[in-house]
Amino acid sequence: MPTDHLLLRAAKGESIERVPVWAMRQAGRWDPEFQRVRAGQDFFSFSEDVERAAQVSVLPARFGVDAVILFYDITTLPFAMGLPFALQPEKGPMPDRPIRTMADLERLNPDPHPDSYAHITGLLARVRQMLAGKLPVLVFAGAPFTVASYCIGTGKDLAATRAFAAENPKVFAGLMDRLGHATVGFVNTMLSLGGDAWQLFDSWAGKLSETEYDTWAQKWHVDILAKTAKANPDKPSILFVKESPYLDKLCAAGAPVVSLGEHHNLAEARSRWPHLVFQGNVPERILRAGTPEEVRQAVKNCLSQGGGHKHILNLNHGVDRTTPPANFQAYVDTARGLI
Ligand code: 1CP
Repeated sequence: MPTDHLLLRAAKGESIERVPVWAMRQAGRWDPEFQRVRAGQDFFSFSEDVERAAQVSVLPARFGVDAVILFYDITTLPFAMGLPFALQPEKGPMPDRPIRTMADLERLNPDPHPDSYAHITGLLARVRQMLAGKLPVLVFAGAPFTVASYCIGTGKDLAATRAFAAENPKVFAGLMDRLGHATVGFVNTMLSLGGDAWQLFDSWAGKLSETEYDTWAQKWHVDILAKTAKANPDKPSILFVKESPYLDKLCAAGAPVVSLGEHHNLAEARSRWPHLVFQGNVPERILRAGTPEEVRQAVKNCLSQGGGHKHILNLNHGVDRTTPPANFQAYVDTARGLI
């Protein structure tokens, strides 16, 4: 008799009766119910409201997904380390005072006490209570490169991040050291408090050159994945880099589950790395711009490439805010064999 949730069994490479499904940014503005609960409140104050953040975290369960991901952000951790952020409409999270100097860096606590993110540990406890064991809870963190780009205020603008790193190599390296250390502590805390599995997001590392990727991304993935696996060996990790051109490195980083982009070939990846579990890789744009029937076809195609085991169905990246709910429902229903 299976003793664990479907998604956890899939992540551990165990036998499964069907491929589990969830989506990055499943709790988000594409969902009218989310908009209703959020009621225009700004991101970080909403996130501190444990009851309502718990409510939106569990909202996607009504569509039939196989896991809930907690509603917070990758910048929640540097916020707890002493760097307040606000969400800016076109830019995403922006720090009130971006990290520029060694003195700025010194103010970032590399070992934030769980009390400094009590709203997130509280959110985990509340969501687990609401789910009553019905679904597993995913927790997550951003990897040092992607989070550092928000801490210095450059975000997705890779040219600006590179320019900062070239002009301030010590600050940039020191920032990643602090973030890497804090990430291990944060993830281990969340897993020890009941997170069932976790995802490491290095969203913007896929655009790095190979040399940059080795020092700014890969090195940290290996370090963080090894230290968290050591402390929580039974809690699977998922590694995500948006459309990474370095699939061999992703597959060698130490995560038992690797998230694939639209440009990766799932069937080929399965045969090259038979010991790994793959997540993905339905194109998000089909959910955003296609019809429910096109979504259904894309999911079926992905499931057949995935071979029915060692596979977790997901998108190549997060659900876009303009996605019609009917398409999200078609995505989940097809995965569950309901349509
Ligand atoms: O007001 C809002 O709701 C804005 C959108 C939003 C959401 C839904 C932000 C601001 N953060 C979040 C929550 C969030 N962020 C989650 C949990 C909810 C879920 O997945 O269902 C997660 C996992 C994240 C992770 C995150 N934040 C990433 C990595 C994933 C990815 O998209 O590549 C990144 C890069 C961020 C930064 C961020 N946070 C928010 C915005 C608008 C951005 C910039 C991202 C961008 O411009 O694409």
